[in-house]
Amino acid sequence: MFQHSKYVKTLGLAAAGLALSFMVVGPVAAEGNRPGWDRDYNSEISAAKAYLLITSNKGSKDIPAALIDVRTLGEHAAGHPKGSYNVPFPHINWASEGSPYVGQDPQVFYDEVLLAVDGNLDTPIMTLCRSGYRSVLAANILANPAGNGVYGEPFTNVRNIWEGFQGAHRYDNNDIAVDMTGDGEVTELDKDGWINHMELPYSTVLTPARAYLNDVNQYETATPYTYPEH
Ligand SMILES: [Ca+2]
Repeated sequence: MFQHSKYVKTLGLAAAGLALSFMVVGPVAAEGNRPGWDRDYNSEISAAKAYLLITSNKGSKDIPAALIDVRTLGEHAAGHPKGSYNVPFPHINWASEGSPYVGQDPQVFYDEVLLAVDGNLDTPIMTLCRSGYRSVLAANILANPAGNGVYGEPFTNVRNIWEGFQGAHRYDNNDIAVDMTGDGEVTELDKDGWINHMELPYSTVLTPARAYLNDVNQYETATPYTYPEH
């Protein structure tokens, strides 16, 4: 674990979360996505690894990775990885008729992501949703558009952040949710996602240029979540 101490010195929480992910949930991370669905994309990636990747790409001559947050506008507004793009998939209309949410379909999703990365199909793509279900479908569309009824060339480097932003509880052999934080109770903070057990940084600052349709006014709807403080 010599690398562990090195990373902790330089990258703190992110590296600690990465190490924990290998110890606690290694087999799941190695075998596939949360729902166990077939994938057309390259591989899974942990939230901690994704954070390290987008952070280390700053100033690099390589193609910067693009983190695509496929959750709804409201979810994104409540908290998201800094620098991520918000391209919702699929459109989930939680509001009533007349909702300001804009409809979304696989073709629009693909086109929006392609636009976000200036048409560079070799951009390292990482998809993120709440707990790792929607992001699997989104990643498949990008990696295999023709196989998913979408017109366009496939992205060549697509990974799915399998835990998701909030994540889900881990369960022991008796199907009891695991107290990941060891504080004697099972709460949201024991979920394995980006914001919870991983404790990775997030932002509520909106970047219109990285928002779906570049229209920040869409975020005026009430947000459905309040994320726990760390
Ligand atoms: Ca706990």
